[in-house]
Amino acid sequence: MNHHDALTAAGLTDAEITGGTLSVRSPIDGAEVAKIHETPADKMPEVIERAQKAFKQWRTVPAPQRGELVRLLGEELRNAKEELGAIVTLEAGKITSEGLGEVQEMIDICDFAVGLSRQLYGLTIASERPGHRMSETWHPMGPCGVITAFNFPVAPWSWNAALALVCGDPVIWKPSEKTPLTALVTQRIFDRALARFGADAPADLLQVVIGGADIGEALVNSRDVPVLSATGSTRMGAIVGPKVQARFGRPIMELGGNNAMIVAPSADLDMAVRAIVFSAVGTAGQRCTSLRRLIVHHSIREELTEKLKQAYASLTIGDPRTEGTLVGPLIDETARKEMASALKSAEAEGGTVHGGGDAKGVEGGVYVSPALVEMPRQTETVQTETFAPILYVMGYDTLEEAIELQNDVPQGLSSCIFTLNVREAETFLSAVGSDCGIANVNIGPSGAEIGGAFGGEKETGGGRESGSDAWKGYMRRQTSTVNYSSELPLAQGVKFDI
Ligand code: UN1
Repeated sequence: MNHHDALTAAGLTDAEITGGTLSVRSPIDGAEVAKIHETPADKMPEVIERAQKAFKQWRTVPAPQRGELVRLLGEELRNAKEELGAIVTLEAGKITSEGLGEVQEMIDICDFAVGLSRQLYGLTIASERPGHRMSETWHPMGPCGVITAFNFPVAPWSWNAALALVCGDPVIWKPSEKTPLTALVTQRIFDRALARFGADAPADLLQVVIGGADIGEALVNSRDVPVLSATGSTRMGAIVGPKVQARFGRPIMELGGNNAMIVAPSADLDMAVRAIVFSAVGTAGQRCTSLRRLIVHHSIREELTEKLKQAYASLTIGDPRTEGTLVGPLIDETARKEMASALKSAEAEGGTVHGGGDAKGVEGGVYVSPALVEMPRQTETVQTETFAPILYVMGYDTLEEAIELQNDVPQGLSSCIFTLNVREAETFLSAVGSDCGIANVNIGPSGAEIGGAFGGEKETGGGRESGSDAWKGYMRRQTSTVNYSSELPLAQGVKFDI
């Protein structure tokens, strides 16, 4: 399918994709596919005001009914899965299966949120005073700003939006300037769900704002946007996080990763190879969970490296829409330059680079062959996240040493160990093991399910999205003490007789 047909199939009209100031290019062939209209920065106060107005109404709708809207959204996403998946492929360059997988992730979180809408549980707490009852209730928070990145243009939005909506919070979404079309298509899908839901839903529950840093700034700086979720680079998070905190807003940060796999002597190597290749070269190494560091026991290092070289040689690189392709394009020319520069630095630090050059793909796109880099130690380049398919390979002797290497980077998103030894596996998951938000055994670091909380520590930002109790980030907690006695005892036995 050509680009224009894909856009039309997804319901975008010519008026929407022409005549604007933001040029959207497909990484598949570098072609400009749309010129879309940006949100003027001076319109942002109105956008936020509309979200506040929607909030006043939405917070009065019972949570299970709010869940019904998200159920309809999940249904509409199921109906539009192919069309939206194709736009993810067109705009982010993901292979078809991963484009569809991203939409499936949206559907999954909608299902999760529907159930959650009947389970926004608070606590009953034992009071120390007679005739008193204590409880905890969760209330809607207010408009939630969601800033997303190009590499997962829609799933992280849905992790935030599906939860925010059942929690009673309207959403203002600023997609990456590189992938705004997926947001426009999603808005359309959402509008269909909203129309089916009927009159109880306010019109501005989801607003998409298009543009650059000034649009994001307006959300970051507004006290009327109490929750601000941002996915992107650590550099971006270091600017956004403190600004939100300075106005006592609540930031939810999902930033860089530098994810490692430890491969122990007992590992099932064939399984490890499959996990390594998927997580290191899948999405052309442009997931925040991509595998970037391999920490292999010296006794199997050579054997594993050989197996990987063979597996890498068999990869099909090229047009992500073609069946059989495993590695699509990088997002743009800057990404190619960053990859080349990282490989050069790694070489200067004593690394031996295999692969990493240009690959044959569609004319105009940035296609590279994934690189394996044997490193003598964990250098500065290895400690830096480069959004490209580069896998650094290092050796280790003891598990302690491996865990130390795994943790000795500024980021703390995802990690894993391949081992059949229960002592090693449990140590890796224990308090003295991985310091990451995600720690897996015999599974690669990427491709997490939505049921768990997603996010990580250190420069990854500390935020949690998606499953488990991440919903609490979108609500405010209220502790209530009710006195049903005829006395007025004070806590801690304080006497204050008047
Ligand atoms: C991201 O790269 O920003 O765990 C998100 C994964 C996906 C999400 C990645 N479920 O790889």
